[in-house]
Amino acid sequence: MMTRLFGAPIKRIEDPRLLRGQGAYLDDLGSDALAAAFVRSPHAHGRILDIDVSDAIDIDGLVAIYTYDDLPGPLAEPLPLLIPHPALTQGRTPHALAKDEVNHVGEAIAMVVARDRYIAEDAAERVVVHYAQLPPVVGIQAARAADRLVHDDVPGNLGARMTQAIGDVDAALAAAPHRLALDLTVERSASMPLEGRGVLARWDRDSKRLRVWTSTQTSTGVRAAVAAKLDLPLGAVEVITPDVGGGFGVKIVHPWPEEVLVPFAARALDRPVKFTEDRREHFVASAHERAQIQHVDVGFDDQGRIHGLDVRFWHDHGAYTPYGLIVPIITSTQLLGPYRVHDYRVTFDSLYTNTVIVTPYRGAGRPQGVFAMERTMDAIARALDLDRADVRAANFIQPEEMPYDHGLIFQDGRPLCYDSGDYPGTLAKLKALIGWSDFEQFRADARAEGRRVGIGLAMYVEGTGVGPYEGGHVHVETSGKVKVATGLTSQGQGHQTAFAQIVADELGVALEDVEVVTGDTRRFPYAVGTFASRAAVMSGSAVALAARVVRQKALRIAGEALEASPDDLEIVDGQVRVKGAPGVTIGLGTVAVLSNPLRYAFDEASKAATQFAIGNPDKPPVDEDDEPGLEGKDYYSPAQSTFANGAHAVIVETDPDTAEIKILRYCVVHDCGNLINPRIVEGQVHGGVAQGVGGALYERMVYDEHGQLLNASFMDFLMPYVTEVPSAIEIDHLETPSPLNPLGIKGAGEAGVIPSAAVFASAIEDAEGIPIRAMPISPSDLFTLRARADRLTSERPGPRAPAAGPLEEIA
Ligand code: MCN
Repeated sequence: MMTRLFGAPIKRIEDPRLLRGQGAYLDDLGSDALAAAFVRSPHAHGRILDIDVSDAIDIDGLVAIYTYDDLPGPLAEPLPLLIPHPALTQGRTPHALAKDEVNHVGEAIAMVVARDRYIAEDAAERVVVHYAQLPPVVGIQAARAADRLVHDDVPGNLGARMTQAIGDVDAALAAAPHRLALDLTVERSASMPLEGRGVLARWDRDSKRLRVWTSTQTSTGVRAAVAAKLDLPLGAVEVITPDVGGGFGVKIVHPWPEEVLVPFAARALDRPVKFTEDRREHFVASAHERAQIQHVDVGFDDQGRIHGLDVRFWHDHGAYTPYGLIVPIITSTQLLGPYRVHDYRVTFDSLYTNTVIVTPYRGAGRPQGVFAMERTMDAIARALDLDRADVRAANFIQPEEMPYDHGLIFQDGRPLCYDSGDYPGTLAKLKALIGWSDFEQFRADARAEGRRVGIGLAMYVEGTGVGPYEGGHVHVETSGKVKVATGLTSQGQGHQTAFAQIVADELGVALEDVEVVTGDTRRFPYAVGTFASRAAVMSGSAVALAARVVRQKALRIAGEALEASPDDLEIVDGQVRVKGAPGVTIGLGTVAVLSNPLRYAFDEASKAATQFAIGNPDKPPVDEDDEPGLEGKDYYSPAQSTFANGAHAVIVETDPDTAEIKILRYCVVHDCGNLINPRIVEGQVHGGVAQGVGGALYERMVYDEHGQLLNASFMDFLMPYVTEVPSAIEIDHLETPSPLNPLGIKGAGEAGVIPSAAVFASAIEDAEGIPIRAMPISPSDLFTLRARADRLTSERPGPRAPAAGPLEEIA
């Protein structure tokens, strides 16, 4: 019997190549290409009066300069609004090159193409743009005040206002035994993949075809955009995703201006053209996320059960809304987490500001929603002097209530209906893992040594595997090797390994014999993309279904060859054999030969190899209506998302003098249904936690009042190094299979980052006894909070009581 690969913690097969430096990232390609550089706005808000290129055009090596006026046809129209929504009545998207106004520092105004990047940058510097500067709108409060407008025709800077409600929240709040209000803030952060964006394009004049390589999360999305913007048939554009050095959401916005402009230049100049983003560009010309201000009004009873929850939040959308309302919609729905809230109302305003656009970054609105809900849970516990875990448990949706429909509409326009999950089970595992009940002893011991420690926890539910579809193609070659293609892209998630595990199991072949290709429209032309932790569910299911198609065909052909019923056959180690009679076998490669009559007729060796099995070697055993070749394709399209969940706990130590925040332990319990590869999932969780630590303790985009991003470099934007990330992230899994897909899986790619801000806030609050209402929190923030708390209370300096204090009002 072959060992089942599904569920095995196999090392990632793609890694040795990448670790040895043999990867091929975008900038490794196209050494013969011309280089593109961009003239970008230095101002946050302004009208373009004039663009003067005269000083640049004499530079030796300059090939072309394009401004908005040079863009033909559809390329001159605004870029598409990817995911429209009825509530987004004032959606705005940029032009590929600014038409007559700029709305954030970094907006592209002109594209310069030259022999090499140095010349392109020099020429770009000599392009003089005259502006009439306009006062910028920076930050949520300025956007709400609306003294100034980002877009003249958008009153109040209000892109959208959306409300969803269930039950009667006003009545529930009025009747609740206790009430509490919280005002919360989450700062801007961003994806920050180590490889920035980049695109290379080659035009083939003879065939009138364009080949584009781009560091993207959606090759098919880019192909559709390039074809539409350049007025080319879809079939004339091929998009290939090379190795990608991280995406984390930012590479999903299709198309980025550069992704249509570079192909445009390649066609116009009939020369390959390449653009590689630099780090400062990534800060000011890609996308950010997270920034929200939230107000929570909650009513609850003596056990901490929520009776009514009214949430109002303001979402900073930056200058444009190319990705629609996905992020705030996710915040507003996923906020509920594992809890049953019958009376809930949420309203958000999506606001324009003169800052970089906001599109999904790993977690996509969930970290903010979880922050709101978990801060609320802790506040209730503090107010009632209850155990924080008990308050959560009192509000859980129970396993037997699944599927649980909240009565809200989720990001995909379908009901927010949890398919499965065991939230009490998740919490129980987390408490055991971190030693929740032993912590007070630890605190007392630490306190005796003059140390200040705190423990925090946070829980979440995450909609994953969002539709509409993905497909898979599986091809058994005559060598017996299996080629698998799926259309979505990979940025480091380990798809090559995980999908190979699935197909190897389905076909009964060795892992080494399976090769997986992603993100190449030549290999699989229809796909959606990699985001929303959907690849495992969507493409994992699709390649499994495609492999089953191939398996059926292989068994049928082999059955005829072996004169046995397909039902009596099995495939082991790449050999089809009669169950219980391992002596008579036929290799899958041979079946592939048999499946292709033409190949069979021409290939004497194949004939000889199969002659023993099929009485008449001149007539291969295929059905008349069989397509030639041992290959199969299938699609997976779920009715709705599947909902993963998890819980994090952290123990921190805060320095009584310097307010330094040290992580002592970090524990994760995660339920993403059946695990394809626990090692990969744990890697995903580790990476997510690392980003979460950044978001909780370090990262913020610091804009001044002029809309200048002051920390647009890795010198100034504090991403955690390995020294700041806990060296041991302790993980335990729970597997509640999803009933929605053939493998019972749920997504895992964002889990690590979702509750991080909430769990750190919980732990720091526990250590300090001060309500934590804003993230990230730095030592100096904590220092300031302590000083404020000391002014407000008469407590002596030192650890404050974690129970409800005078800082929090109970109505
Ligand atoms: N997996 C598994 N068992 C499961 C679920 C997932 O073994 N039950 C494996 C999958 O096979 C896959 C990995 O875990 O190898 C992540 O799967 P999934 O949750 O489907 O997420 P995606 O593959 O769709 O990846 C997207 C997700 C998102 S939304 C962001 S953002 C993100 C992330 O993954 N960006 C990443 N992880 C990243 N990891 C890297 N290295 N780089 C990025 O840019």
